[in-house]
Amino acid sequence: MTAEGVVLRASRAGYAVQVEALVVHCTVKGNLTKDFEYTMGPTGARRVLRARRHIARDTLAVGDRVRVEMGPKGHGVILEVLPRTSRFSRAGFRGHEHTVVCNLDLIAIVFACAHPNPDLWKLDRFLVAAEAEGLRPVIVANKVDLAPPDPFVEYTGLDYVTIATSARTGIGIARLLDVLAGRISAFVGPSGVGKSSLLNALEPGLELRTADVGHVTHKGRHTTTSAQLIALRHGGWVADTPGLRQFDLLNLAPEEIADCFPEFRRVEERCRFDDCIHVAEPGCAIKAALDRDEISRRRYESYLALLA
Ligand SMILES: Nc1nc2c(ncn2[C@@H]2O[C@H](COP(=O)(O)OP(=O)(O)O)[C@@H](O)[C@H]2O)c(=O)[nH]1
Ligand SMILES: [Mg+2]
Ligand SMILES: [Zn+2]
Repeated sequence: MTAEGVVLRASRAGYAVQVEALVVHCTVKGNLTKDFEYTMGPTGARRVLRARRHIARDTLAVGDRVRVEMGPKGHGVILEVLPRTSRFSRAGFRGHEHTVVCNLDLIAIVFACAHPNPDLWKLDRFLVAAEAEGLRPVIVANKVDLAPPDPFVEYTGLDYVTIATSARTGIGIARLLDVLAGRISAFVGPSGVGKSSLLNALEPGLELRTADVGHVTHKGRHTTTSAQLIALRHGGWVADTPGLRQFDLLNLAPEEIADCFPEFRRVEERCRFDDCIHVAEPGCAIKAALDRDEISRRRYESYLALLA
Protein backbone atom coordinates (compact mmCIF):
# COMPACT_ATOMS: atom_id res chain seq x y z
CA MET A 1 0.00 0.00 0.00
CA THR A 2 1.34 3.45 -0.84
CA ALA A 3 0.38 6.79 0.67
CA GLU A 4 1.39 10.42 0.39
CA GLY A 5 3.14 12.20 3.20
CA VAL A 6 5.26 15.19 4.23
CA VAL A 7 8.85 14.96 5.47
CA LEU A 8 8.97 16.37 9.01
CA ARG A 9 12.57 15.64 9.93
CA ALA A 10 15.64 14.24 8.28
CA SER A 11 18.57 12.54 9.96
CA ARG A 12 21.29 10.07 9.16
CA ALA A 13 18.96 7.34 10.33
CA GLY A 14 16.25 8.26 7.86
CA TYR A 15 13.19 10.44 7.51
CA ALA A 16 10.19 11.06 9.71
CA VAL A 17 7.23 11.38 7.37
CA GLN A 18 3.75 12.39 8.36
CA VAL A 19 1.15 10.25 6.62
CA GLU A 20 -2.27 11.42 7.70
CA ALA A 21 -2.16 11.25 11.50
CA LEU A 22 0.83 8.89 11.65
CA VAL A 23 4.53 9.61 11.77
CA VAL A 24 6.23 6.93 9.67
CA HIS A 25 9.96 6.24 9.89
CA CYS A 26 11.23 5.95 6.38
CA THR A 27 14.26 4.90 4.46
CA VAL A 28 14.68 5.83 0.83
CA LYS A 29 14.41 3.54 -2.15
CA GLY A 30 17.91 3.11 -3.56
CA ASN A 31 17.45 4.70 -6.96
CA LEU A 32 16.12 7.90 -5.42
CA THR A 33 19.51 9.00 -4.16
CA LYS A 34 20.30 11.38 -6.93
CA ASP A 35 20.30 15.09 -7.58
CA PHE A 36 17.27 16.78 -9.00
CA GLU A 37 17.29 19.81 -11.19
CA TYR A 38 14.14 21.81 -11.37
CA THR A 39 12.53 24.13 -13.82
CA MET A 40 9.32 26.08 -13.67
CA GLY A 41 6.47 24.24 -15.33
CA PRO A 42 3.64 26.04 -17.13
CA THR A 43 1.52 26.00 -13.97
CA GLY A 44 4.25 27.58 -11.89
CA ALA A 45 5.00 24.28 -10.18
CA ARG A 46 8.56 23.07 -10.45
CA ARG A 47 9.20 19.92 -12.41
CA VAL A 48 12.17 17.69 -12.41
CA LEU A 49 14.23 18.47 -15.50
CA ARG A 50 16.97 15.97 -15.31
CA ALA A 51 18.20 13.67 -12.62
CA ARG A 52 21.88 13.05 -12.17
CA ARG A 53 23.00 9.98 -10.29
CA HIS A 54 24.90 11.49 -7.45
CA ILE A 55 24.22 11.32 -3.75
CA ALA A 56 23.54 14.77 -2.39
CA ARG A 57 22.13 15.93 0.91
CA ASP A 58 19.54 17.90 -1.03
CA THR A 59 17.89 14.89 -2.62
CA LEU A 60 15.19 15.01 0.00
CA ALA A 61 14.52 17.83 2.40
CA VAL A 62 12.16 18.76 5.18
CA GLY A 63 8.84 19.77 3.65
CA ASP A 64 9.10 17.47 0.67
CA ARG A 65 5.89 15.74 -0.26
CA VAL A 66 6.63 12.09 -0.88
CA ARG A 67 4.98 8.82 -1.85
CA VAL A 68 5.63 6.12 0.73
CA GLU A 69 5.33 2.36 0.59
CA MET A 70 3.89 1.58 4.01
CA GLY A 71 5.54 -1.29 5.88
CA PRO A 72 4.96 -2.90 9.27
CA LYS A 73 5.50 -1.27 12.69
CA GLY A 74 5.36 2.34 11.57
CA HIS A 75 8.12 1.95 9.02
CA GLY A 76 8.07 2.76 5.34
CA VAL A 77 10.07 3.38 2.19
CA ILE A 78 10.05 6.63 0.24
CA LEU A 79 9.42 5.75 -3.40
CA GLU A 80 9.00 9.14 -4.98
CA VAL A 81 9.45 12.85 -4.30
CA LEU A 82 6.66 15.01 -5.67
CA PRO A 83 7.48 18.26 -7.49
CA ARG A 84 8.44 21.09 -5.17
CA THR A 85 6.54 24.36 -5.22
CA SER A 86 9.25 26.29 -3.43
CA ARG A 87 12.68 25.73 -2.06
CA PHE A 88 14.14 27.86 0.68
CA SER A 89 17.88 27.50 0.68
CA ARG A 90 20.85 29.12 2.25
CA ALA A 91 24.57 28.99 1.68
CA GLY A 92 25.63 25.96 3.66
CA PHE A 93 28.75 24.06 4.47
CA ARG A 94 31.74 25.00 2.28
CA GLY A 95 29.63 27.38 0.22
CA HIS A 96 27.29 24.68 -1.10
CA GLU A 97 23.69 25.73 -1.33
CA HIS A 98 21.72 23.83 1.24
CA THR A 99 17.98 23.35 1.08
CA VAL A 100 16.56 24.35 4.43
CA VAL A 101 12.91 23.63 3.80
CA CYS A 102 10.84 22.80 0.73
CA ASN A 103 7.29 23.72 -0.12
CA LEU A 104 7.18 26.52 2.41
CA ASP A 105 4.22 28.54 1.28
CA LEU A 106 3.43 31.04 3.96
CA ILE A 107 5.47 33.42 6.07
CA ALA A 108 3.71 34.75 9.15
CA ILE A 109 5.34 38.11 9.83
CA VAL A 110 4.63 38.96 13.45
CA PHE A 111 4.69 42.48 14.88
CA ALA A 112 3.08 43.84 18.03
CA CYS A 113 0.42 46.55 18.10
CA ALA A 114 2.35 47.96 21.08
CA HIS A 115 5.18 46.95 23.42
CA PRO A 116 7.16 47.17 21.23
CA ASN A 117 5.46 49.63 18.88
CA PRO A 118 5.42 48.35 15.30
CA ASP A 119 8.38 49.43 13.19
CA LEU A 120 6.71 49.59 9.78
CA TRP A 121 10.01 50.07 7.97
CA LYS A 122 11.17 46.77 9.41
CA LEU A 123 7.84 45.19 8.46
CA ASP A 124 8.37 46.38 4.87
CA ARG A 125 11.78 44.66 4.84
CA PHE A 126 10.20 41.36 5.90
CA LEU A 127 7.48 41.76 3.27
CA VAL A 128 10.03 42.41 0.54
CA ALA A 129 12.08 39.40 1.65
CA ALA A 130 8.97 37.18 1.52
CA GLU A 131 7.92 38.55 -1.89
CA ALA A 132 11.45 38.04 -3.22
CA GLU A 133 11.35 34.39 -2.13
CA GLY A 134 7.92 33.94 -3.71
CA LEU A 135 6.38 33.18 -0.32
CA ARG A 136 2.93 34.39 0.65
CA PRO A 137 3.26 36.84 3.54
CA VAL A 138 0.58 37.08 6.21
CA ILE A 139 0.90 39.93 8.68
CA VAL A 140 0.12 39.10 12.28
CA ALA A 141 -0.61 42.14 14.45
CA ASN A 142 -0.20 40.64 17.92
CA LYS A 143 -0.89 42.13 21.38
CA VAL A 144 -4.16 43.62 20.13
CA ASP A 145 -5.26 43.51 23.78
CA LEU A 146 -2.83 46.39 24.42
CA ALA A 147 -3.59 48.68 21.47
CA PRO A 148 -5.75 48.71 18.32
CA PRO A 149 -4.15 47.43 15.11
CA ASP A 150 -4.49 50.83 13.38
CA PRO A 151 -0.88 51.04 12.09
CA PHE A 152 -1.51 47.89 10.03
CA VAL A 153 -4.51 49.26 8.12
CA GLU A 154 -2.36 50.45 5.21
CA TYR A 155 -1.31 46.84 4.55
CA THR A 156 -4.90 45.64 4.31
CA GLY A 157 -5.26 48.28 1.58
CA LEU A 158 -2.36 46.59 -0.23
CA ASP A 159 -4.25 43.28 -0.16
CA TYR A 160 -2.00 41.69 2.43
CA VAL A 161 -3.89 39.41 4.78
CA THR A 162 -3.58 40.98 8.23
CA ILE A 163 -4.71 39.16 11.34
CA ALA A 164 -5.03 40.94 14.68
CA THR A 165 -4.24 38.52 17.48
CA SER A 166 -3.63 38.34 21.18
CA ALA A 167 -1.66 35.42 22.48
CA ARG A 168 -2.85 36.58 25.91
CA THR A 169 -6.63 36.69 25.36
CA GLY A 170 -6.93 34.34 22.39
CA ILE A 171 -8.36 36.95 19.99
CA GLY A 172 -7.66 36.00 16.38
CA ILE A 173 -6.08 32.64 17.17
CA ALA A 174 -8.88 30.68 15.47
CA ARG A 175 -8.50 32.80 12.33
CA LEU A 176 -4.74 32.31 12.35
CA LEU A 177 -5.20 28.53 12.66
CA ASP A 178 -7.52 28.68 9.66
CA VAL A 179 -4.92 30.48 7.55
CA LEU A 180 -2.19 28.01 8.58
CA ALA A 181 -4.25 24.87 7.93
CA GLY A 182 -2.93 22.75 5.08
CA ARG A 183 0.11 24.98 4.63
CA ILE A 184 3.75 24.90 5.59
CA SER A 185 4.50 28.15 7.35
CA ALA A 186 7.24 29.89 9.25
CA PHE A 187 7.01 32.62 11.87
CA VAL A 188 9.37 35.54 11.64
CA GLY A 189 9.56 38.98 13.24
CA PRO A 190 11.54 40.99 15.77
CA SER A 191 12.05 39.70 19.27
CA GLY A 192 9.55 40.54 21.97
CA VAL A 193 6.52 40.72 19.66
CA GLY A 194 5.09 37.42 20.91
CA LYS A 195 6.11 34.76 18.38
CA SER A 196 6.79 32.11 21.03
CA SER A 197 3.60 33.04 22.88
CA LEU A 198 1.57 32.80 19.67
CA LEU A 199 2.98 29.40 18.81
CA ASN A 200 2.05 28.20 22.26
CA ALA A 201 -1.44 29.63 21.83
CA LEU A 202 -1.75 27.80 18.49
CA GLU A 203 -0.51 24.51 19.85
CA PRO A 204 -0.21 24.32 23.62
CA GLY A 205 3.13 22.91 24.67
CA LEU A 206 4.82 23.98 21.49
CA GLU A 207 7.83 26.13 21.99
CA LEU A 208 10.01 26.60 18.98
CA ARG A 209 13.36 28.21 18.67
CA THR A 210 11.90 30.50 16.04
CA ALA A 211 13.41 33.83 16.79
CA ASP A 212 15.81 34.92 19.36
CA VAL A 213 16.91 31.92 21.33
CA GLY A 214 20.09 31.29 19.39
CA HIS A 215 22.09 28.17 19.72
CA VAL A 216 21.29 27.54 23.35
CA THR A 217 22.32 24.06 24.35
CA HIS A 218 21.21 23.92 27.95
CA LYS A 219 17.94 24.00 29.93
CA GLY A 220 16.41 21.36 27.70
CA ARG A 221 16.23 23.52 24.62
CA HIS A 222 16.51 21.86 21.23
CA THR A 223 20.14 21.30 20.48
CA THR A 224 19.72 20.28 16.89
CA THR A 225 20.51 22.84 14.25
CA SER A 226 18.64 21.14 11.43
CA ALA A 227 15.21 22.06 10.18
CA GLN A 228 12.02 20.32 11.20
CA LEU A 229 8.31 20.75 10.70
CA ILE A 230 5.91 20.70 13.61
CA ALA A 231 2.46 19.39 12.76
CA LEU A 232 -0.42 21.46 14.08
CA ARG A 233 -3.42 19.52 15.34
CA HIS A 234 -5.74 21.80 13.37
CA GLY A 235 -3.79 21.04 10.20
CA GLY A 236 -0.71 22.53 8.64
CA TRP A 237 2.92 22.61 9.69
CA VAL A 238 5.15 25.22 11.23
CA ALA A 239 8.77 25.17 10.14
CA ASP A 240 11.30 25.44 12.91
CA THR A 241 14.55 26.19 11.19
CA PRO A 242 17.61 28.09 12.31
CA GLY A 243 18.14 29.41 8.78
CA LEU A 244 14.83 31.21 8.87
CA ARG A 245 15.89 33.22 11.89
CA GLN A 246 17.99 35.35 9.59
CA PHE A 247 15.13 35.60 7.14
CA ASP A 248 16.02 38.85 5.44
CA LEU A 249 16.83 40.38 2.10
CA LEU A 250 19.24 38.61 -0.12
CA ASN A 251 21.15 40.72 -2.57
CA LEU A 252 18.35 42.13 -4.64
CA ALA A 253 18.82 44.34 -7.68
CA PRO A 254 16.91 47.68 -7.62
CA GLU A 255 14.38 46.47 -10.23
CA GLU A 256 13.74 43.39 -8.13
CA ILE A 257 13.10 45.47 -5.01
CA ALA A 258 10.49 47.53 -6.85
CA ASP A 259 8.76 44.32 -7.96
CA CYS A 260 8.41 43.32 -4.32
CA PHE A 261 6.11 46.29 -3.67
CA PRO A 262 2.72 45.11 -4.99
CA GLU A 263 1.40 48.66 -5.38
CA PHE A 264 4.40 49.47 -7.63
CA ARG A 265 3.93 46.43 -9.84
CA ARG A 266 0.59 47.73 -11.14
CA VAL A 267 2.02 51.14 -12.02
CA GLU A 268 5.63 50.74 -13.11
CA GLU A 269 4.86 49.35 -16.54
CA ARG A 270 3.85 52.90 -17.45
CA CYS A 271 7.30 54.33 -16.62
CA ARG A 272 8.99 55.76 -19.71
CA PHE A 273 12.10 53.66 -19.22
CA ASP A 274 12.01 49.89 -18.79
CA ASP A 275 14.86 49.99 -16.30
CA CYS A 276 13.40 52.91 -14.33
CA ILE A 277 14.19 52.60 -10.64
CA HIS A 278 11.76 55.40 -9.78
CA VAL A 279 14.24 57.80 -8.24
CA ALA A 280 15.04 60.65 -10.63
CA GLU A 281 14.08 59.38 -14.09
CA PRO A 282 11.83 61.49 -16.31
CA GLY A 283 8.41 60.05 -17.11
CA CYS A 284 8.32 57.89 -13.97
CA ALA A 285 4.80 56.57 -13.37
CA ILE A 286 5.57 55.76 -9.74
CA LYS A 287 6.53 59.37 -8.99
CA ALA A 288 3.41 60.55 -10.79
CA ALA A 289 1.29 58.17 -8.70
CA LEU A 290 2.99 59.54 -5.58
CA ASP A 291 2.06 63.08 -6.57
CA ARG A 292 -1.56 61.97 -6.92
CA ASP A 293 -1.39 60.25 -3.50
CA GLU A 294 -2.11 56.89 -5.10
CA ILE A 295 1.01 55.39 -3.56
CA SER A 296 1.83 55.96 0.09
CA ARG A 297 4.78 58.25 0.61
CA ARG A 298 5.85 56.21 3.60
CA ARG A 299 6.04 53.04 1.52
CA TYR A 300 7.93 54.90 -1.17
CA GLU A 301 10.44 56.12 1.43
CA SER A 302 10.72 52.55 2.64
CA TYR A 303 11.56 51.56 -0.93
CA LEU A 304 14.24 54.27 -1.16
CA ALA A 305 15.74 53.06 2.11
CA LEU A 306 15.97 49.53 0.70
CA LEU A 307 17.68 50.83 -2.44
CA ALA A 308 20.37 52.53 -0.41
N1 LIG B 1 -0.30 41.79 26.43
C1 LIG B 1 0.23 40.84 25.65
N2 LIG B 1 1.48 40.39 25.87
C2 LIG B 1 1.98 39.43 25.07
C3 LIG B 1 1.23 38.89 23.99
N3 LIG B 1 2.00 37.97 23.37
C4 LIG B 1 3.18 37.94 24.03
N4 LIG B 1 3.17 38.81 25.06
C5 LIG B 1 4.27 39.08 26.00
O1 LIG B 1 5.34 39.68 25.25
C6 LIG B 1 6.60 39.22 25.73
C7 LIG B 1 7.41 38.63 24.59
O2 LIG B 1 6.75 37.46 24.12
P1 LIG B 1 7.52 36.28 23.37
O3 LIG B 1 6.51 35.28 22.99
O4 LIG B 1 8.68 35.81 24.17
O5 LIG B 1 8.06 37.08 22.08
P2 LIG B 1 9.08 36.58 20.96
O6 LIG B 1 10.40 37.17 21.32
O7 LIG B 1 8.57 37.17 19.69
O8 LIG B 1 9.07 35.09 20.94
C8 LIG B 1 6.30 38.22 26.84
O9 LIG B 1 6.39 38.90 28.08
C9 LIG B 1 4.86 37.81 26.57
O10 LIG B 1 4.17 37.43 27.75
C10 LIG B 1 -0.11 39.39 23.77
O11 LIG B 1 -0.83 39.00 22.84
N5 LIG B 1 -0.53 40.37 24.62
MG1 LIG C 1 10.57 33.70 21.18
ZN1 LIG D 1 9.63 54.75 -12.58
